[in-house]
Amino acid sequence: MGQGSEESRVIIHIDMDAFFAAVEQRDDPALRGRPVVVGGPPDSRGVVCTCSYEARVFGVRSAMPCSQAWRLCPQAVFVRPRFAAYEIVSRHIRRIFSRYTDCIEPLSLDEAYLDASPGHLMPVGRALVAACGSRTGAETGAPDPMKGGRAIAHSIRQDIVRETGLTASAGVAANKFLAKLASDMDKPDGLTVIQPAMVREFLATLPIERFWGVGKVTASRLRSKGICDGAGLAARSRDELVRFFGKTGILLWEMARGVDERPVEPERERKSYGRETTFQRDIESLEEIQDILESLAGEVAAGMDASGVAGTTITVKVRTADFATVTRSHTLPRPTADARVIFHESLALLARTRAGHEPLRLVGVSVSGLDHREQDVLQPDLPFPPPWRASGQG
Ligand code: TTP
Ligand code: MG
Repeated sequence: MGQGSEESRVIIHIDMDAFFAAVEQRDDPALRGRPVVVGGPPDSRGVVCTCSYEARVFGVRSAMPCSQAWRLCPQAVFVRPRFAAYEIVSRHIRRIFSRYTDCIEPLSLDEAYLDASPGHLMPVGRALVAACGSRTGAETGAPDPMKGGRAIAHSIRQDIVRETGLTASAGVAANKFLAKLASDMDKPDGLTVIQPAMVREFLATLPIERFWGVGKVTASRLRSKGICDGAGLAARSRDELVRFFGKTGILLWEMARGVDERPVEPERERKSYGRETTFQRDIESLEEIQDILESLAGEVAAGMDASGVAGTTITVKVRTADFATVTRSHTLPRPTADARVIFHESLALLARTRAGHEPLRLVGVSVSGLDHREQDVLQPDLPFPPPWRASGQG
């Protein structure tokens, strides 16, 4: 697959610390240093999205009912999630990653794999690797590819703190499985490198639940066969594991040896940025729809701005109460990511629909015809003031 041998790959896993809660603490100084739970109200049936490390001390965890979190930590501050804010940060960190490598696989809003092998590095990444002397080639002595990986992960973590005011943890290793384990080893605000020579020793004591792809069912089947950790797994033959677990058996056998050949799979480039909303009740009032459109345009612009992208084609979509869906588009002479321009164009497009004449159940706006090269013009690499304080105010 052209990704080189296992030894030659340098994979970085980045994971933001207490992500939603950290954004809330950043944006509201009153929350700093306090146990913060992001989720539904404490007396609701909702679950905890995440919580600050101060709340984790009390045993509060993601996916726990909020009522339970409240019992464990009554002094916690409960806040509702603000997904738009998290998405802006998410796009910003992806843009940071893209300064270093062209091979990025986002796993969620706050987490991504990066392939930092030489063939994928951008000039900034190549310069860092060269500066720490880890390049293979005419050098004498054994080259250490992880040294370059560490330098890149370190620099990315610095960029993230400086530009978003948030911390991330990073893991560096020869493959995805190990890099993800590594990023978790020194959380929060940590950087861990798993050297190839350490792998077997490290995996020997690792509980089988921590191996990639081992869920509850596989774990209990492994344990019922007396396989509880990496050493137990490594002691079984490939044939035996295949007999028990089929194809998964091959992966388990390989992982026990520190092998995981899954490539980092980059996302396809986005074709558009859009937001739409379905109403709880159908809306006929044109003013009301215009107001909604204005906030949607603002969210779309914020997302584009965070990604440093502009686009030329504005599209408005409406769905009437009888489920008929109509779109209207207009292409501008120049790309834009400006909320006011997007909103202004959307209003003209809305006027060419049934909005205001019959009840609508959905309205949406999107921008396509994206120009990713506008990136540096729209948002230089070192934005001042920091974007979390600049948030959209002209
Ligand atoms: P995680 O990276 O799993 O958690 P985290 O960033 O809050 O904390 P950690 O320092 O341990 O990495 O998830 C990222 C975000 O995804 C998290 O902030 C909130 C959201 N999330 C949910 O909404 N529900 C969930 O069950 C989990 C696990 C996460
Ligand atoms: Mg996280």
